[in-house]
Amino acid sequence: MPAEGAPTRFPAGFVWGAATASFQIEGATTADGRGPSIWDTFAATPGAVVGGDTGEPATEHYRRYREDIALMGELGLGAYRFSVAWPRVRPDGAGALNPAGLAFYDRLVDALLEAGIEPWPTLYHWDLPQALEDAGGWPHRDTALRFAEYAVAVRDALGDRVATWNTLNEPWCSAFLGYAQGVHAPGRREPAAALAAVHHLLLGHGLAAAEIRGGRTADGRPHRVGLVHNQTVLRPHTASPADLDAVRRIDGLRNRIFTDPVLHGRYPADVLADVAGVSDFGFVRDGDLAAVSAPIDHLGINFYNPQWVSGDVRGIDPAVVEGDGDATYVGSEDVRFVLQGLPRTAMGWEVDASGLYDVLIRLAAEQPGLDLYVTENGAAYEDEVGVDGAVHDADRIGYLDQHLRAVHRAIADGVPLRGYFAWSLLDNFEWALGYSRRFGLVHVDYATQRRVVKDSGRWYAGVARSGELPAPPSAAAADHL
Ligand code: PNW
Repeated sequence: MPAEGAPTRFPAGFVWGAATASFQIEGATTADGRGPSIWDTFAATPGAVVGGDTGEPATEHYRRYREDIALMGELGLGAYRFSVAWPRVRPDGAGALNPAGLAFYDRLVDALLEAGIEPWPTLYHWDLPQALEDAGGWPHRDTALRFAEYAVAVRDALGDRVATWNTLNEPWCSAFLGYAQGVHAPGRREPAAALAAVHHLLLGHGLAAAEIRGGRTADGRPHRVGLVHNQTVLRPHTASPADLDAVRRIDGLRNRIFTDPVLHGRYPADVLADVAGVSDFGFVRDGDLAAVSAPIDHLGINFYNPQWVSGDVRGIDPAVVEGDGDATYVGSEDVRFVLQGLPRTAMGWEVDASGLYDVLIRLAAEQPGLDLYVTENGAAYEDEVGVDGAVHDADRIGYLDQHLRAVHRAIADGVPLRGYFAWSLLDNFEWALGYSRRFGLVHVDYATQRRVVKDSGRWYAGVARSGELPAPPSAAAADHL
């Protein structure tokens, strides 16, 4: 046990970063030959995004990336996780490459390296070229093949300088929020298509990973590749058999349907049985699961909140029950999510950092030796720039402090957790919620594009620079938790 009041030190070499995604920050959606993506189309659909917000102007990062890299320097970041916009690189997803689009990422990578910040690209953070959706989208096998081609193009352009790669961000969101619940692009509500999307996303990952792995940077560092899941922990609302079975089913559709194929080359039998009435998984061809389970070097985990589930909500106050009419969990649409009365963020997500500890311990046990990273973690709160020109977001500091303590405890218990990326560098386009939710360490005034480092950004800079959490956490932060 560290002495009372002693700082919490992280291991030498621990990676401190922050994350963003192309559509959420870049703006410039028609610049330099970029083609339309499914998020451009979805955001233009009346009623799809809060306030009618679109990918313009976002944070104008496409033009302001140098200013943003200077901010990353202020925040003490060692690494920056960003995503590459497929429709900039190959505007219609299948035809000619667009050198002007690739050149943006070329400039970005050079500027990051000049600033001493390691670039961590993710190849797919949800901005599918619209032309590929028109041809069927992720439920269609060809999309996986096109993804692998696009991955090769980006590898060829950046692989001389970029060592660490991620293929997909949160395929659960792409497949189930996009094709089953329809709250994300492309806004389809087709349960069978969502399951086909799961498989073709994973196939795209495996094919791309095999293309990237084995290469080296110009200075001889091996390319390392992984993917990013929003694995979470599901907990039973009560110990009833119905609630325990709800945990099994939702864990299957949220976590195991992704990790079993990637880590073990098979779909979980109980999940296949649960969804048998919707799909027979006839889209899985010989050799696919070998491709999906291509070796990876790390797994990224995006963690925000644990969830409590129930298979039978009779007798529970309806005010704390969520998920009614929600088509996300294909074949288990009857399961409900039950609020536990914990503090919540502006997303309505309950704060409980022990969920992150549990996720990390489970993955480390499931795949011993696989490097893990927290590739996103953070919180939306109702920030305001005060009269003093600062953003005093003690609640966000409290959230980050609590989760970093959970990460530290997992490392102390033997989890090979090698780094942590805060979500997000900047306030940005929060998908279906538009600009109404702020996750940044840096505040953005969208009208003027003025950036202000929040108190949480200064706090995080101190952690990243020193490699340790200050002790004890501030009373103000503790108050909020
Ligand atoms: C993740 N859900 O999205 C994404 O990787 C980010 O782009 C996003 O801004 C961040 O988390 C915060 O939302 C999610 O409904 C979106 O459970 C929705 C859900 C989960 C993650």
